[in-house]
Amino acid sequence: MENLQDGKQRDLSLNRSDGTNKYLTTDQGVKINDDNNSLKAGERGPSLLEDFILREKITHFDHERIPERIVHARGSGAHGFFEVTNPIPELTKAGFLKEAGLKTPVFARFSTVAGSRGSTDLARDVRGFAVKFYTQEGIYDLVANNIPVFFIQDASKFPDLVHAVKPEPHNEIPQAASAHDTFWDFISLMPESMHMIMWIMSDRAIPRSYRMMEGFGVHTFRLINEAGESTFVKFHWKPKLGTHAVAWDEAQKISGKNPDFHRQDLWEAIEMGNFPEWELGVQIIPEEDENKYEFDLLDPTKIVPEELVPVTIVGRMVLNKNPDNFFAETEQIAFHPGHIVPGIDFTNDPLLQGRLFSYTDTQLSRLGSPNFHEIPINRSIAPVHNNQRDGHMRQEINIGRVSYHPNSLGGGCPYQAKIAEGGFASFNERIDAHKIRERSESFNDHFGQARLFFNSQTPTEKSHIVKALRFELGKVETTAIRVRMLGLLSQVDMKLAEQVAAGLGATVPPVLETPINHGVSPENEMGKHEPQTVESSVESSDALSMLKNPTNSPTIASRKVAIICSDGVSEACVMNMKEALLKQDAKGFIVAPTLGNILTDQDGAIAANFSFLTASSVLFDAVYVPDGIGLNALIENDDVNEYLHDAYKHCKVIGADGRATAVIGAASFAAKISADDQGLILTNEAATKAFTDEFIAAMGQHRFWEREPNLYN
Ligand code: HDD
Repeated sequence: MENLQDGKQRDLSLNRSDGTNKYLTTDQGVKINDDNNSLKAGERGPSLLEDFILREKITHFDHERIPERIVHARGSGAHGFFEVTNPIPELTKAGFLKEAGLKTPVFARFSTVAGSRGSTDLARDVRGFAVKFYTQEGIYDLVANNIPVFFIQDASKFPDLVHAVKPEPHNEIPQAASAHDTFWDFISLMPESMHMIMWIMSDRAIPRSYRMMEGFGVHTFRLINEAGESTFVKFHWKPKLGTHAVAWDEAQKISGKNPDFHRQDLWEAIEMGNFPEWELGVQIIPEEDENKYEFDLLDPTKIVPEELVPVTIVGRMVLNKNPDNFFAETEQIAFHPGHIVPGIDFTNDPLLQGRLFSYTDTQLSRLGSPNFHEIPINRSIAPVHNNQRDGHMRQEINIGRVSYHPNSLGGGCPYQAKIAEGGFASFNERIDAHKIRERSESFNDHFGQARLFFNSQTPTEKSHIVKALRFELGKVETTAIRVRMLGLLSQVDMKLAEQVAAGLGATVPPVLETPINHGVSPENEMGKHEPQTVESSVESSDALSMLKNPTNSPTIASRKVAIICSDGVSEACVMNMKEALLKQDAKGFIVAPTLGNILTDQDGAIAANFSFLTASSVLFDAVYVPDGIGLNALIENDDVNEYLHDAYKHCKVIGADGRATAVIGAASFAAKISADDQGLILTNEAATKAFTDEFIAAMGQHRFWEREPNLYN
């Protein structure tokens, strides 16, 4: 049972079984005497059909897999709670947002989008950020992403988008990657995706950790108060650890060294008590401001800049418990943006409207039954009573003869709730319109906010976008697709297009061809739906840049340091660093030529956590080479050189003290070291506090990107 302040609890023991001190049985409860041998006709004879134990075991095994999610198949989740810090009862009657200190149980699942269930965590991709709130008024799902806009404006293009990004159908290549022809073919014909493309080519698409990502509800939603009044709202999750990314080269190497990098990071952080935490914020837009901006609030390819509407923090989410069983919880959880509670409502965003159909539909094929709400992880803590009946794998045993409403035989039960009693009533929006299949002209700006995003980035971030585009388009085989993309990029920023073109050995086309079929009907192709650039009223927004992000804090909590050791290492140095890191809730790991014990300069022994073979510098946030005797063993070791080379290339903090500075002096990058490089902490003294202080302060900066050549200059 999870203990929550408000009394309502989520029963985590529901349907649990740990098998400890129990007999092995069949699914029918019959004790099994021999689980190692099938029933045979004679010692060397054929197996017998009669063997119900074997048949049951194999049959169950044969059906263990369910279809993976069509998108967001790869993910990891955890339990936790949401706590209201600044209630907003004047804006919403949603109970879970109304009272300071109220805690609501949650389960959050983070995911990539394109890859299969077993694909790498470090793909360049949007990350899903879905949170299920088990509120006292029913389930509320905030099914969000770590990027605040989306590729397309209308749900009818979603299957096309997903077909284009998934592995190509003829050869099922490439896995979990957008760097291929079909994706860029589609994008080059869909100018509306340009804002999203800027985000996905930025380092947002390669987070350091799920715990270091922002989350965004993307669509404009509505909050509804007791009086039935509506306010527009955008949801934001702000991570306590700040928003951080890895380098693209690093991401690719992590994918080989540890494809479970994000999954393991989330799991270990929770096991170690470093509970991930986010603040939930809202941008509040009064109903009368609906048409005030140069963009349409219903267009999911647009943000509301924080300069125009600041984010008001309403609560915090803490994830404090790992699932007990991945399949039962993380795999079977079923999110749906249509799971809302009184006090929250939809807008007419045509992407959201399509989503409202898609999610239940997909659960039917994935989980196989309309009873998916009865799976323990999906159950509401608010009581469920209705006349829905039967279906595959029904758990509930409904008592009585009445399964319809209205009824008299059941005393009219279950009965409808008045709005004052918490009954859900949709916002009473007036709609008076023609039935049309068209895109609103207010959705025509495809480049204005893409430009705002790009202009808001630091030189390093712009350089990373250039590099990402060179990589992605460089993997495209069809020249015409590359050229079309350069044309679209030139509408965002000419220098960006030119720098990408330089990497592709191409030139930017002089005129932008309006792509054929760019998401509109043939009648409208060259007419009122020409892609446009509407200049943003905000020139630059710090909140859009990871490096300028005002919410980033210089903490190193839960960060990992590789301490490179060999026999003769200074015990004092290792202890000094480990203790200093622990005080900051970070951790040092001994990485040595082999597993087992390393002899110290004091004839003591330190156990290695990893050998050079079982870990890699890309799996750590910083590298430290401590003083010691016999350091030539490290200087001559190719693995050590690779550790240092990668750490330098990925702009990480590298520290060495005492005689170990010679190891850095012998590294491949030694000649390039600049005196201004604040990420290289080298000192001739050993085991000093000043050294660890400087090392830790540098780690708080995350990375020293100035080391890289800038591609946008
Ligand atoms: Fe979606 C899963 C987020 C557009 C259809 N979506 C899914 C998940 C997240 C999102 C986080 C994974 C949930 C989990 O962890 O189980 N999706 C988004 C966001 C979107 C978006 C933020 C745009 C703003 N999605 C979108 C559209 C459609 C879908 C336009 C279809 C019309 N999404 C689905 C789906 C999935 C899904 C096919 C696959 C698995 C699932 O629902 O449960 O129904």
